[in-house]
Amino acid sequence: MYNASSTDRIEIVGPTNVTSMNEFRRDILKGLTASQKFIPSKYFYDACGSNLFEKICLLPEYYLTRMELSILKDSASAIMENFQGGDLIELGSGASWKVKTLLNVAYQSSLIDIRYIPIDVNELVLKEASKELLSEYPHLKVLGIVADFTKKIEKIPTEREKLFILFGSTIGNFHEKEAITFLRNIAQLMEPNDRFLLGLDMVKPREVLEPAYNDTQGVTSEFNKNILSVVNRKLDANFHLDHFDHYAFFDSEKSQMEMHLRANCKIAAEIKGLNLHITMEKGETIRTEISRKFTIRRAEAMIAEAGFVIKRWFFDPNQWFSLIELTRSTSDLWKRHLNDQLTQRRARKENLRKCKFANMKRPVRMHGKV
Ligand code: SAH
Ligand code: AVI
Repeated sequence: MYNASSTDRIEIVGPTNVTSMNEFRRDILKGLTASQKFIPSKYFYDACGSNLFEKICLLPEYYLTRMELSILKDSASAIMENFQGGDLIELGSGASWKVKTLLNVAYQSSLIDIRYIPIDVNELVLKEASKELLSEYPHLKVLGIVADFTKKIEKIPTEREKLFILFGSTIGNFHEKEAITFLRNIAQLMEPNDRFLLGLDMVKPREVLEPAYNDTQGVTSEFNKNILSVVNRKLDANFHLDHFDHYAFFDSEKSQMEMHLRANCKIAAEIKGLNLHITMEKGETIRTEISRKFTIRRAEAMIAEAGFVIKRWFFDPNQWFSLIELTRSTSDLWKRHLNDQLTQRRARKENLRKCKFANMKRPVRMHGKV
């Protein structure tokens, strides 16, 4: 049925909608001129950042990867039981380690027709991971999509049965509202029989959480600081990485880990690409990531609001991590919500069109020194 040649089994599309220089400039300008400075965490993942993240996954303190893999090993057969062939669509696939647990059981019983569709902003990592999978699974087809999963992705095929996957508790890196919008967008791509496998890191004692983001080898610190190298390189900026300390803590009220870069001296930096001068007091921070930790109730609320129904939960024995199997809600309420959204989107587009037409001479915003 398949051609054994790996080149015939792989297609990579994109980059499609990944961040343009203009968008990067806008994000950094907004983040570094806010009262609590921040840099969006998707900018961690250049070649060096992705490499460091893979090292993080192997750290003894970073329990998340180990826990999720152990749950997957225990539940893979149940998850793949009725999958008769179709598309496995992994969002933020990175090195594609975890999906192997599913592929292993799927190919154990029969040679079903599976296409793996990894989606990631990092083209290099996606290509490397895809090639490795092709050589490990001679019957697998891969359609890699280099794209930003927070935006509309045109290329996701819709005709076959789909199992969407978001591992790693990556959903925790979104703020609450962003997470719901993101999940709703996925729900809109799903048919009633499609499923979504969502990995969630659960709330646990600070004594476990904080070391996971403050490892003794300093890999997370390097990962955190690397985001400034990305800004330096892309915007011709001169941040000294040594002038910042890695700072990660658990905010129990918000139930989230936060990672910051804390100035260890007075900072004066030039960002030539933005024509921007930044000053920071000693002790001031740039927030680089939130990593939300879930209770069962909090997760249930998010999932219901996003238009999903929980089919099954899978946990490790300590309930440190969980995998949830979801299907799209088919209630009329949900359909009404989708329709409302569509109507609102159309109205916004129409408004924008009218504005553009009426406002051709809208003044251009100038960015001066801050
Ligand atoms: N799923 C893997 C990797 C998690 S790290 C695991 O569980 O171990 C997060 C991954 O998401 C990285 O590979 C990063 O490049 C990707 N990523 C982050 N933001 C993204 C975005 N907006 N769009 C697409 N990929 C993104
Ligand atoms: C990708 N994401 C789920 C990781 C997390 O735990 O929030 C990123 C990370 N940050 C520090 N260590 C790992």
